[in-house]
Amino acid sequence: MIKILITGSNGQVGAELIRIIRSSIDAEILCTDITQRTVEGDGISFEYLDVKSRELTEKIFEKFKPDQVYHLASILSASGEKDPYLAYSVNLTGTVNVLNACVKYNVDKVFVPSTIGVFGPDAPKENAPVRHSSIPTTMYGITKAAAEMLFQYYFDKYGLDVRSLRYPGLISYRVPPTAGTTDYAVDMIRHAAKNAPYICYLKEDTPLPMMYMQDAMEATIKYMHADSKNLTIRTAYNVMSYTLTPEMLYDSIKKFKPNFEVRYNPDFRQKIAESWPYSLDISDSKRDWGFSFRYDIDKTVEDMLANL
Ligand code: AKB
Repeated sequence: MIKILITGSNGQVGAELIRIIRSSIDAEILCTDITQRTVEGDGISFEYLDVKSRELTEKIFEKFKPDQVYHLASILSASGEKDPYLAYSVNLTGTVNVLNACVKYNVDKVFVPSTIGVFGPDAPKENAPVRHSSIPTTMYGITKAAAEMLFQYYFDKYGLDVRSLRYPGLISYRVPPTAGTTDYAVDMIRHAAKNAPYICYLKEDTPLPMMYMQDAMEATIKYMHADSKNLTIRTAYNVMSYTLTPEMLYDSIKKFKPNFEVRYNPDFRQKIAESWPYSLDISDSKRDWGFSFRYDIDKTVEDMLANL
C-alpha cells in the first residue's frame, strides 16, 4: 500500500484531497497540520507538523517514510499581506524543508500547489502564459514564484519528481476558505445558501480565473498519475475553468435564489485581485497530461447550493 504524507491537511484543499485520494487509490495517509485533526477514518492518521521547523519535518519523514507527499501548508494572499514574514517563512522555508526531506528520504513524487498569484500586473491579462517574466506584488505571489523555481532546481539537481499546478480561485463547500482574495466566491454562495445578503469585498466587475474544487482535485490526481516523461514543464502548469466576476456570480446565484442581494464594499483585496490575470493559457496542461474540466459557473453554483 502506498504511503502518502499531506502537510496543511486541515485547509480548504486538504479536506477535499483526502477524499479523492481515498476514492482513487489504496493508500495509508498521514495528515499533518499546526491545528487539530479534523479528518478521521481507516488508514488515516494525524500528527502535528509545523513545516517551518526543519527538525520536526525530517522527524515526520523519518518516522512515516512516505512514498508521495502533498505539501499544502501555505499562507495565502490576503493573510500573507497581513503578515508577510510569516508568508515568507511558511511558503519558502517550509517548502525548502519539505523538498529537502523528500530528497533525503527518497520520496517518489511530491505535489506543491502554486497559484495565479505568481503573476503580477505586468503579465498579460488574458491567457497568461506558463512561462512569464512578470513580477508579483504580494508576498504570497513572490514566495510561490520563487518556490516554482525551486521545483525546477530540485528536479534538475536531485532528480526529485516535483509537480505543481497554479490553482486559480477554488470554489468548494467543505472547508470555508478564509485567507485568500478569491474567497469571496465561496462566501457569496454560502450567504445565498443561508438566504442572507452579502457584502462583497471586491468590485462587481473584477475578473479572476476560477474553478470548482471537484475539477481541481480530479485534475490534480490525473496530473499526479501522468508519466513523468510527458511533463515538459517543471515549474508549474496553469489550470482554470472560467473567468468570473462578482457580478457574474451574483447573476448565476439569482437563477437559483431570485431574492438574493449583494452590496459591494471593496477593501485591500481589490488591489491584489487587480494585479492578477483574468485567464490563463491552459494549452500545455491539455497537451502534456490531458487537463479537462466539467463544471461551468451555473453547474458550480447549483452543486454548491445543493451541498451547503
Ligand atoms: C488566494 O486568493 O490567495 C488563493 C489563490 C488564488 O491562490 N485562493
